[in-house]
This record gives sequence, C-alpha cells and structure tokens, in this order.
Amino acid sequence: MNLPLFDDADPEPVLPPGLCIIENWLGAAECSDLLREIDEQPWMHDLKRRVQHYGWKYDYTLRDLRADQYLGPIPGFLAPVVNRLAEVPAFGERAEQIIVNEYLPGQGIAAHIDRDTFGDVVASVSLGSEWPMEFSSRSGETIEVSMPVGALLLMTGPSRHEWTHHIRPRKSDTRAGRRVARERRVSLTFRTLGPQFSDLVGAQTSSDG
Ligand SMILES: O=C(O)CCC(=O)C(=O)O
Repeated sequence: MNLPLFDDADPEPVLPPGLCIIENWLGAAECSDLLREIDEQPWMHDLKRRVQHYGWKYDYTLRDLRADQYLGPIPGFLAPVVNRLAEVPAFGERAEQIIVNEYLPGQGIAAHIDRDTFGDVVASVSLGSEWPMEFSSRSGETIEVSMPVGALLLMTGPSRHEWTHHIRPRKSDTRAGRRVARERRVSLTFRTLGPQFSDLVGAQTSSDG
C-alpha cells in the first residue's frame, strides 16, 4: 500500500471567526509601486512608528476619529486600491478613512478593537514584508495570523467586533521552526465611517464635487 509522504503538509490555517484573507490580492509590481508612492508622501510622527492618515484624522489620545478633522479627499495614488476594494463583496464600499502604518523591526501595535465609529468591516493590506498579527478572544484564545505581502485581510463579525488584534514588537519571528529576522512592513488599513457619520460623509462628498 502506498502511503502519502506528507500527511496534510499544508493544512488551511485556523482563523478567528469572521476573518478572511485573500492572498495575492495585489501583485508584486502593484505592491512595490504603492510602497514607492507612499514613501513620497509626508509621514506623521504622532507615535513611535510613522503613520499617514487619509480622509479623516485619527486621534491616538482620544482613540477615535476626529469628526472635525477632515483631511480632504483620498489622494489619487490610492484610488485604484480603494476602487478595487469597493469591488470585494465583503467590503463593498469606497473606504473613507485610510491609515498607513510603517513598522520597523522591534515595532508593533497594541491590542485593540477598532471603535464602532468605523463601519462593520475593516480591511488591511501588507506591503514590504510578511509579519504575524495576533488575535485574542474574550475567553483568552489566541490565534496568530500571518499576513503575506499583497494579501488583503478582512476583519468582519467577531474578528472585527469582539477579538482584539495586535502585533508584538519583535525583531524576528519563528516560521516553520526557523528564526526569521523581520524587515520593514508597511500596511494600509481601510475603513468606512459608521452610520452616525452619514451626514458628515455626504456633506464632504458633495463639497468635493
Ligand atoms: O498593520 C496592520 O495591518 C493593522 C493596523 C491596525 O490595526 C490599525 O491601524 O488599527
């Protein structure tokens, strides 16, 4: 009898409920073009890591969106990715707020659940290099999810509203039993605004022509 050499060598990863990952959502050239455009924009230094905000400013002290700080329309270099995301059925809308995060080895992001200020689905794309993100449930279950370059991560349902997510500030990760040094990762997080902002969003859209 022939037995398989490998027993289910590459099983589907277990994901937190409601989390979806679309690998290769952006191709390699699209990722490097986007990263080049991002690096041509001014960075903000509100935190240890550098960030860029588009659409609406996020206030890290309030830990919420600043309704009085509209930054202007999403810039043209982000339009192709915003349009493509609007075609993804789970997201299905044009993102109104985008945060670009730059993580250097040793940097991370603290555990949080995105505020209900934002819409029901939060999406994120990874550029530069692959890092893991940890999701934790209220009952203490933790699942580490790897975010390959070009992959689209969609947080919906419990993974969006009930599980926290964070990135540990490490300089290396263990992958397949081997220590891998981290390299710069840049992410874009796309959000819509919750229903309490519908008047505001409508007003901005019309004044933008
Ligand atoms: O870096 C990421 O993929 C996620 C960033 C994030 O959680 C945030 O901006 O709130």
